[in-house]
Amino acid sequence: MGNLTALIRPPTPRLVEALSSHPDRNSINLSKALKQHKKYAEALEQAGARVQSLTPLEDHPDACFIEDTLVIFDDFALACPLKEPSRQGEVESAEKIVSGHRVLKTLPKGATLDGGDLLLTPKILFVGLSRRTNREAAKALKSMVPQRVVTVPVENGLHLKSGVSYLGEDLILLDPTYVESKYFKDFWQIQLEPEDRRAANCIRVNRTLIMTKGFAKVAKRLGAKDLIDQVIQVDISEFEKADGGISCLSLLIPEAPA
Ligand code: CIR
Repeated sequence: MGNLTALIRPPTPRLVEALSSHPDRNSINLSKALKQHKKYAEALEQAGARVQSLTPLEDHPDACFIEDTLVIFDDFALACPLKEPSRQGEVESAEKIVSGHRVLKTLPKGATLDGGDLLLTPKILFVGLSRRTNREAAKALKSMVPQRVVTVPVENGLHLKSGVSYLGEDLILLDPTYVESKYFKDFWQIQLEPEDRRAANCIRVNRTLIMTKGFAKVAKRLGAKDLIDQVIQVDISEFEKADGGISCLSLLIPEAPA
């Protein structure tokens, strides 16, 4: 098992002010959120990740969604030009930690990008064109990565990864009502039924799959895959009320290839 670091950032009382279009955004329960965040960290540890918890950022209600701040590639890390002014100050303190693992790069002026819009696979880098991530970002990435860059329109939600996950070994899990499956035609696909669509955002950490609680049928199906030894279901209801998902709560840093 290679060394994998997972950066997380606990929420602060200002999580209740997070950006959100969720109907229950006004009922975020902070003490519940803190407990859920702890369980999420435990799941990462059980999966074999080295978990590093960063200082909470009092001035940034969305700072627990650390995935959006940087994206880790094999040979560099991209510091994301976040579009939302209230989130822009989140990148700097995560950058300091990530610079110990990878060389940092940025995008040219005019590009905006949230980490949740990049889905990295060995052969293709998918870029969600969303309210947060623009074509300038996708264009700049083309000359930075060895993968082919494919843009995917995201019109019914926040980020590309809200509705699609890469599980490794050419396997994609997706909600076909959220993203069009044709973009992922070079991959094996598991297409979720409408009632399971909230399970589309999950992470594979080593041979463990971490997914949101409440989707036993999906958990069983994924647990039967050769590349997955165990499935851990975590309740992240309070973060979902702030439009967050499983992947948003950590920044996974695999050991740099030799
Ligand atoms: C936001 O709107 O930016 C946060 N409330 C949620 C960010 C979720 N991040 C993600 O899907 N990668």
